[in-house]
Amino acid sequence: MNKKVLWIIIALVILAGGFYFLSDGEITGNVVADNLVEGSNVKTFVLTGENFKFMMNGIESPEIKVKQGDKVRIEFTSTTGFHDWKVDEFNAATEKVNAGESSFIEFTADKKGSFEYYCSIGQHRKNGMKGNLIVE
Ligand SMILES: [Cu+2]
Repeated sequence: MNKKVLWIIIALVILAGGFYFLSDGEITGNVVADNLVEGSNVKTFVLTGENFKFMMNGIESPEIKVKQGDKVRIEFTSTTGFHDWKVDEFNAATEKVNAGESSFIEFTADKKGSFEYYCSIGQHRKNGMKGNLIVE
């Protein structure tokens, strides 16, 4: 009988710990998101999209270069057509937007390499709507 009570207590402690862990995880996630918006080490790139290329400061399909560990913010606006900005390796994508609309995405460039960013609408990537994100 005592053993049974003991097991019930242990089960309750484990359950409580699980709930504590879950709520702690949510809070941590929010803090990370806030840091992304307000942190001083966020590297922001402003791009536009059209049929079928990305533009940044007059440069077509620009190379985006950051350092490993940087927080990256992509501010994307469609000037003509329906587009988004996406890079698979960081699971990062803006909303899909129509001409005149904007969307942004923030992520941490936590691994080195050359990664292709692209527009995921229809055949846009095949039509040249892509570029490289270089993490050094
Ligand atoms: Cu597109």
